[in-house]
Amino acid sequence: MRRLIVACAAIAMLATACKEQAAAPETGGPKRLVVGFSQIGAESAWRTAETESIRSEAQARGVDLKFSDAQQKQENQISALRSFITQKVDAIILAPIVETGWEPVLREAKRAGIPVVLVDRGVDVDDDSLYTTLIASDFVEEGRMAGRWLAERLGGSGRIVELQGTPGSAPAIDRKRGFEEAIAEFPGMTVVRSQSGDFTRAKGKEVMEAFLKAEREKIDAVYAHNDDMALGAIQAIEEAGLKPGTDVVLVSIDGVRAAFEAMVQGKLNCTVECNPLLGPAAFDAVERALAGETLPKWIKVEDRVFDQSVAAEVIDTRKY
Ligand code: GYE
Repeated sequence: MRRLIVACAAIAMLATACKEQAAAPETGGPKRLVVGFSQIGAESAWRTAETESIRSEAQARGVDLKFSDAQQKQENQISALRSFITQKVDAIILAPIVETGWEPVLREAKRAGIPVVLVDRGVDVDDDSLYTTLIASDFVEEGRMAGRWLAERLGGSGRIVELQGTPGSAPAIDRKRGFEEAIAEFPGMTVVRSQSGDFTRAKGKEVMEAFLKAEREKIDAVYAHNDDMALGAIQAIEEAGLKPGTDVVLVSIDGVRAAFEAMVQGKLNCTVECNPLLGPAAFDAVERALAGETLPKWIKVEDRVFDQSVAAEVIDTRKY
């Protein structure tokens, strides 16, 4: 009998505890926003800076950020998005690796009522209601700026090799197009070789080695779709016994710290800035979308050209 009473008391206490736990009010005031961020990977210094910007902004705003690194695979990004949808996140931030192939999963997000904010790269979809907004630079214009700068530097003629970004990605497609457009006005400027170095330093070096073997002294300039590939190319040029920045002129895009250092050393000639610090704008967009606002389809990030002549003076003001 005694044992039975003790057992009953224990059950009663347990039941009360459970009830209390279930009814426990949420701590910490208003509900925390939950945002899923699908990142491409960590191929470049630019991308690491972007990841850091989004992570630190989430923290500053008290957002619960679910971060997923796709390791350069679109299929991983698609599964990350599906998992965010299943978890019923409040919003999704997506940096899409390539332009195509997003419609089905974006439709699933839309059906679930989850806004998708695109950062840094655009997508190619028929229906632009599938995403809230794109926060990105004008890559075509970046390519034009690189082309105009190089045409001026080479006096309108020269043999150029091009290191392209990831095939099918918005920056690779647009930076190629913008550059071609700009140099089209100078018939003496020709792109003699063009290949993808996947936005990485290692691949940039490897492709540049092949270009040097094939062309040897006949390369006047390198146009790289990002700084990391240019930095790889610089190594290849040095190993081939040539002087980067002097024997071969190099222009690239991003404006990361290592590019400024290479310019100060005289090895890189010019970089076109592409700002990766997109965290504040991305979360502003998320908050506005969740408040029911309609956003412009493209929130443009403004960029500038920096060459060797200003590198030393501005290097300490660079934020990434
Ligand atoms: O230029 C490159 C990166 O999407 C704008 O991706 C971005 C590009 C950037 O890997 O370095």
